[in-house]
Amino acid sequence: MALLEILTIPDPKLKTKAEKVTQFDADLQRLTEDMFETMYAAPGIGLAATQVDVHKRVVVMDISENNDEPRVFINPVITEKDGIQTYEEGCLSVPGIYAKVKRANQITVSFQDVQGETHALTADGLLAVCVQHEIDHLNGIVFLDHLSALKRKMALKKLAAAAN
Ligand code: QAP
Ligand code: CO
Repeated sequence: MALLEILTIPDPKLKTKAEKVTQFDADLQRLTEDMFETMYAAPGIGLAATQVDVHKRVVVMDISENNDEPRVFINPVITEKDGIQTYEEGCLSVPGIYAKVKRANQITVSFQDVQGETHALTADGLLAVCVQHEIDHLNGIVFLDHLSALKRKMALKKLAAAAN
């Protein structure tokens, strides 16, 4: 296992669109293990491969209290969306910044596991938010992109100030 370096904004590599996974091999297994180690160490509840500079459609997540519900989503696609919820989001690539984001309240996501088996999951609440947030990363989008220009500007200012 290995800890991976997490890219932070404004790194342009965070804007890369990730490619579909086609090889369900030992390298993919290793990548998910390293991503879990990195996410748990941070600590965080979700991590997309984009954030560790691997531009493949791979997400790891664990929203449980005790870090005992690891979830892997390979090639995730949202097939249904319903309603609206607002959640105060953060991101390991945007350290120290939190902002309310509006997203679908309930989603159904189709995805593959590390073996390449296809599954579907219907989720609401935090799990639904997290899936949407992480799929955004695979498309080069960070949560700040959902804010108004003014709120994004304020968040970036705060981030720049914290870096000094
Ligand atoms: C995405 O975010 C998420 O600023 C996962 O200093 C967040 O794991 C989805 C973190 C909220 C839904 C709701 C952020 C850790 C972790 C920070 C994370 C920080 C340290 C963020
Ligand atoms: Co994030």
